[in-house]
Amino acid sequence: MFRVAVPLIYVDKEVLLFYPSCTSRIRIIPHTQRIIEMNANNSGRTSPQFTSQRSAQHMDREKKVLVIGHKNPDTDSIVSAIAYAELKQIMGFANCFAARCGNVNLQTEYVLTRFEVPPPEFINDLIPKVKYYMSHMPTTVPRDIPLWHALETLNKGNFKMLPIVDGEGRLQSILHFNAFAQNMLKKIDPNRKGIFPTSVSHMVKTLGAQPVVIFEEETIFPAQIVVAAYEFDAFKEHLDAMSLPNTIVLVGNRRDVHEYVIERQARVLVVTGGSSVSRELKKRAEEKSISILISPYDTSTTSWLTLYSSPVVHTGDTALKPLREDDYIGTIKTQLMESVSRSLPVVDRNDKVIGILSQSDLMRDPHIEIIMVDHNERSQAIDGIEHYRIQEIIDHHRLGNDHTNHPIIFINKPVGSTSTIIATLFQDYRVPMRKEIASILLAGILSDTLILHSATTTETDRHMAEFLSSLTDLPIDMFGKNIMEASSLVAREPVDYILSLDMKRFGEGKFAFTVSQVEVVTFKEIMDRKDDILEGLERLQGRTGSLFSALMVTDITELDSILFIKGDRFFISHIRYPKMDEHVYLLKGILSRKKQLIPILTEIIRNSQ
Ligand SMILES: [Mn+2]
Repeated sequence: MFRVAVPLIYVDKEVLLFYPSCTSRIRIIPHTQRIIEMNANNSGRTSPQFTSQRSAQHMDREKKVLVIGHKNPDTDSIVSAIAYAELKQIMGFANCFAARCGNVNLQTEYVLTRFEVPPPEFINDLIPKVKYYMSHMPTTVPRDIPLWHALETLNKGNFKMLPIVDGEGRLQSILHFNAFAQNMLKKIDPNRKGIFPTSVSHMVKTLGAQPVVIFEEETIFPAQIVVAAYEFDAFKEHLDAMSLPNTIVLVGNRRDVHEYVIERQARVLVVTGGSSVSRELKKRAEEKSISILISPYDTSTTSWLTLYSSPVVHTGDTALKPLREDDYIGTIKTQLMESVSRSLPVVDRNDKVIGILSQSDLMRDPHIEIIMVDHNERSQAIDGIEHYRIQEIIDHHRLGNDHTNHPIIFINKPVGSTSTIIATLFQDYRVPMRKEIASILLAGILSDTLILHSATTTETDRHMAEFLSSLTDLPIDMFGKNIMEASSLVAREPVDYILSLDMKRFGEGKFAFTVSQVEVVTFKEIMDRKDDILEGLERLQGRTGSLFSALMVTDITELDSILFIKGDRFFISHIRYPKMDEHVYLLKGILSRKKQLIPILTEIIRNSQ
């Protein structure tokens, strides 16, 4: 059985179910949203039940929906994720978070810094990890509670095991029935006198005993039990043979025994069956610092309950190793399956217990679901995505996706940027945008459409850019230029670095040469550094022993390139491209180094020899 939460929408008194598969535009009046819970049973019939939005969220409390763009994220990808996660949150999906699976590039960094928007959470990959499957808020037991109480918790909660923790929640050992049984076997071995740690206060708690006289109640001591079942003389003999400072004597209403125990100074006298003790006896016990407890149980029950009064930590299994939340499921599966409990605690860096992973957790759906933005092909998506349910895809690229197991919201429009689609969704859902969100979405549009110049730009992009520009007072041209310049390495990085970024070697022997390539938004920025660049090329040519070294600078707005070249004079004199300056040539309409430039350069080498 699985559950799907579907927003129920009231439009003009009509009720519309917003099925995940429905991608048509529906005007939504946000404050009338309700959540309807559909229970789909095995026969496929569904029985809708109304629940409050709050309880529906509670139900899915641990599920996290990641809104994530493609690998090597660009500005459109990052801002779409941020803005869409915010839209979903405003619409009541509190568990939607923006994520990214790559570094923020220079341009995106500029945009986010300028509007003080934090970058999405970085997630390296989504290959199944413990944290995506574990149960949170685990039940643990404090290390010093009586074993009996811990066993009650273990049994009532139907747990396979219980992590035993210290005052700071750090794992001490693990309680499970197997460890308990082994421990008990040691204590009740008829051939050995069982010694077990306990304290007066542990006994009081476990037995529900009435303290009459109490000494050193918190001190844990290695206890042994003596039951006064023999007739008096035999008992005396028995008791005389024991180490009394750590002895607990259990006895019913036998005054002779009570008196002898006090006189011989055993550590604790437990009077069973709720029998009372005389004032005289109490006084003597006080004088000799002996604790007296009255147990409501008969002697035999009191005896085994006393055994269970040990602090639970002494019964815990210390051989079981806990898991960490970043462990890959693939690596720990065997450890989990081979553990006695088939269930292990998950600890953080400080050994604090933060969750539990059981065999059964692995059969459930993971805690993560995905909303893909700005891509739809698995090859571009974060590694491991195939293990998770895709809730939605919002994109403007060609389709290259696999089938899904569930119906999903799929929005794909042939517009210039995903930011355009996200901004449209804010309008469709009538959710006002914060100025910061409007600003970064405008940046997303301008970045992807090369300031509305690219061939992919549509009227929708232009309208949305105008709209966002008026909301934010950011002039399109100026803001676009700021963004493009921010992505440009050329304006700020050292020349040697620019030349090395994308440098390729061609040819062989004394005809070998290098051509580096870099993209800019306007030629101006590179022409300002012309002398620098030519010096850098000269150094590069010398260092690599090349015939010449060249830099191809492509203006991605105008779709032209410039060639800077330094090296063999004879070779250079054969270049027929229009000259812009000494050693600088215009490559009109040439964008591809491999297909358009290299064949020509190779040809010139051949002709110049
Ligand atoms: Mn895009």
